[in-house]
Amino acid sequence: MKRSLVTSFCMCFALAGFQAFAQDTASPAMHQHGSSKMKPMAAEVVTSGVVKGVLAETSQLKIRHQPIPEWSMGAMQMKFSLSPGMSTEDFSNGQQIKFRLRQENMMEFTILEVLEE
Ligand SMILES: [Cu+2]
Repeated sequence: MKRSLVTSFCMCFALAGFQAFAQDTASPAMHQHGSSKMKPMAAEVVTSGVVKGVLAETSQLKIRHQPIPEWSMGAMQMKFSLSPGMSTEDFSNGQQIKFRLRQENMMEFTILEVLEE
């Protein structure tokens, strides 16, 4: 179980992390209004998934998410951080959510808001 998680985590970055890294070093600004000459990977996407773990200590959720074509990411389970206004207390295992997600950098993804439960 643990091993398969690590594997899917790695694949995720192999596919998606790369471009994000280039983008981050080129433009640290939060907003992107087409000033970048490179075609940037979408910084935010909407996806859905099922909560597989609630990590109160680190304010993270483990979620089995649907494919994210914008990031060339297949369906997989991974950890997401919650944005500062959100609480892990509002989530429970098995919960199905649709949410807006932002890639902070290669290694970090943050849930910005829940759109549907
Ligand atoms: Cu993923």
